[in-house]
Amino acid sequence: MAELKEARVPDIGDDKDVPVIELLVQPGDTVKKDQGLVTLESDKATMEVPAPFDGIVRELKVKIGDELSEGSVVALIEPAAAAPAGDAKPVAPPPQPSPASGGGSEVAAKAAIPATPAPATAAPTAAVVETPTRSPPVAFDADALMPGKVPHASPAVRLFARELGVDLAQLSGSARAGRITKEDVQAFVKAALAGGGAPRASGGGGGLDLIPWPKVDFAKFGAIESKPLSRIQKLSGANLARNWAMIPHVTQHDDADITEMEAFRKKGEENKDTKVTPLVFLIKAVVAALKKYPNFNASLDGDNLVLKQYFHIGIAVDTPDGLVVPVIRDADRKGLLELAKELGEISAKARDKKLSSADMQGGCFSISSLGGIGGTGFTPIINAPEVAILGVSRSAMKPVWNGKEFAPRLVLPMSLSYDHRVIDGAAAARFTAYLAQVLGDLRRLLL
Ligand code: CAO
Repeated sequence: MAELKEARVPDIGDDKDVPVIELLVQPGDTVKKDQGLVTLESDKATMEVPAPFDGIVRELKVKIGDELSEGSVVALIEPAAAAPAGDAKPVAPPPQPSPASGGGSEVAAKAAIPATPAPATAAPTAAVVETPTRSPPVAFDADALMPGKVPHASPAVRLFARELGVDLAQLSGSARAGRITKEDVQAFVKAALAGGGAPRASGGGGGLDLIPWPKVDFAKFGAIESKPLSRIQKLSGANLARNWAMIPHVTQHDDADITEMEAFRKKGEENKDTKVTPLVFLIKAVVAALKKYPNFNASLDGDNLVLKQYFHIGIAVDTPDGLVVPVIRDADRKGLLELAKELGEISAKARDKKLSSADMQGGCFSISSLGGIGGTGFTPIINAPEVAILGVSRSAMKPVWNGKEFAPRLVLPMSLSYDHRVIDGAAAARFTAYLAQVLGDLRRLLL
């Protein structure tokens, strides 16, 4: 065997005692220059320490958990020119062990593809002890190396994604500043599995293979003013984008005859201090429909559907800073006036920016009412992990055929978006038809 050379950790700036989180090769593996030997994880980024030349790894000097600094020996490598032919063992992609050596079988030959370095990983060349020149210092922070091109995620999340074969560039992060969390990766994989195929960066048609967002110099075409998005807009934007991309939405439209309901509501209004809008009746009707169709009061959790036995209803509230969805808890145990009072309180709290995160948690089903503004129908976006949302537009007087003649009736347009992985079209049609029935029949509504 020829003389072995040491591969060492090169200049890594100020970082010291950086733990090894992944072994990318094993003794006997053939490696190419710049192929990763081990992965280090600092609190800023992950980095693969690549082989400084072609050769065969004869000994790994580190194990997972070892803490390395500049100059630490990573492996002993026999340079390629010195390595005897046929003594090489192909490298299997981590984390699986490589196939048995010397096989020369088709399987082994296929596995001999060099491990691809993670796209977000900065990869300095490992120093060789005999080499007089040192590798140049490298920035450890992948974001700094490739601004705007590197998905925003911690090293641990990057590793997790790599192990699952997830391309982080396909995800939008739900945490602050669009940072991708472990949960985002899990949700992405779950959605891909539920959709029947693993996501692929390109060519497979399974993932979101999107072209980059258009970059336009708007000022070239006229005067402009640039305003930063509010915190709420950024947060809700990330959630809406994820929900729209990951949930197969279908929207079922239906009308409810609320002539009697409105007459009753207006009559009651004369004597009450609390304002009771049509939305309060809708909350009651939704609770009745959720009781009859429990799959709408559910959430997907992997291969399970979690059915809830409580009735917490989220209400989309429009505020000057953006959309928020506070939750009215135990709506099934509250009367019309109590619901009206609480609706007034949460709307005011939302507009005064006083909602806590607890006020917005635990919802089972959401209602988005644009009825006070206008419109005849729209497609509300489901508030994950809920499986449906009811959109309500403005009621209008319409001529409705009653079997003998056209009668003037107050008609409320409803738009129910549902997660087609959980709810079938027929169930959605039944749900909205039942809602219309409840809203059209005062006795049922007031029960
Ligand atoms: N048809 C006709 N009139 C309606 C109506 C409907 N479906 N719903 C409400 N109205 C009337 C109310 O009766 C009230 O009339 P008066 O002023 O004459 O009493 C008026 O419209 C204003 O109602 P409101 O909007 O103040 O009250 P609300 O209970 O209907 O809604 C709230 C409260 C907080 C949900 C609402 O103010 C809001 O923010 N809506 C926007 C939600 C949103 O942005 N959704 C889109 C999200 S993107 O998917």
